[in-house]
Amino acid sequence: MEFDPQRLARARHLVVFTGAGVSAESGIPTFRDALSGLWEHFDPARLATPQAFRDDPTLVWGWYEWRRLQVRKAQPNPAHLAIAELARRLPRLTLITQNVDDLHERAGSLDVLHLHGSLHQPKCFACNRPYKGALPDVQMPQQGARLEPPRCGGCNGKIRPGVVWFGEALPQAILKQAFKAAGECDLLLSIGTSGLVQPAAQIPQLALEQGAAVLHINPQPQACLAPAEYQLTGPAGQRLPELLRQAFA
Ligand code: BV8
Ligand code: ZN
Repeated sequence: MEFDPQRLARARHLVVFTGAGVSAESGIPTFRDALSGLWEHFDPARLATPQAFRDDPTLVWGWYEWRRLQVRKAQPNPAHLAIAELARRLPRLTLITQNVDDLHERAGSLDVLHLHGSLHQPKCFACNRPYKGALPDVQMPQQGARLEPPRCGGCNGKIRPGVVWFGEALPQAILKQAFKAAGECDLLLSIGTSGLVQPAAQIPQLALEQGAAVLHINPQPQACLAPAEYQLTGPAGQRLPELLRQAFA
């Protein structure tokens, strides 16, 4: 069944839930192919873990610094910009992202709920103090270069990326806000996510269960099982601006 763009134009409280696919057209590899090149022999779920950092801090810190500098070079794409525009056009919008980049913020979105933390909030692996030092903004020598993490000013522990690794709890207050928004919205856009990672993947389900409609935007077909579940197939950078033109023409 086709999604009626008027449902977007009339949304009372819209939730936008994004994954790595929304940053793909900005040139940021999605999580599963983030490990191309030197990283191809690492399983992301193994590299993005506290154990990997304990075992090999320079490898893990190098990977995250490479990703952070990739993001610095990238620009928000039309999907990020369309989401920021939606917040200006609708009575209420809650933006929940699994991404650790700052492209939503750089596109003008406010109050972004980062379920999995951010590349821009490094902290101490030992004492959890936020790291106040400056990080280099030069280009990494090459993808996969090992890099010595900086040290904590308070306890001299190793600095780690401020992301949520596999096996780590999500920030509880942010998760609670995200679940609350999913529980009270009337429409949820799920953009660029494979829906594999828990507990984030519950967000669209929570919306469906309470009677909201869910629209997936993804080049890959999603299992749209519920009657109120729809799909716009294709890259978000094209499909989302098109949808806004139809909704607010
Ligand atoms: C926790 C930060 C407990 C780091 C990330 C077995 C079953 C179920 C669950 C588990 C299980 N075994 C273990 C678990 C739990 C585990 C989990 O879910 N594992 C998965 C792999 C099965 N979850 C956890 O460990 C979580 N913590 O459970 O803690 C706990 C509780 C209390 C106390 C202590 C512990 C923590 C999960 C968070 C992990 N951190 N990110 C980093 O980024 O390095 S997850 C990371 O992967 C991303 O943040 C993101 O969430 C996920 C990747 O997913 P996507 O964003 O969807 O990206 P992906 O590449 O998969 O897909 C891209 C999509 O875009 C595709 O669909 C593609 O078609 C589409 N696309 C491509 N181009 C475009 C596009 N779409 C639109 N436009 C385009 N142009
Ligand atoms: Zn410390």
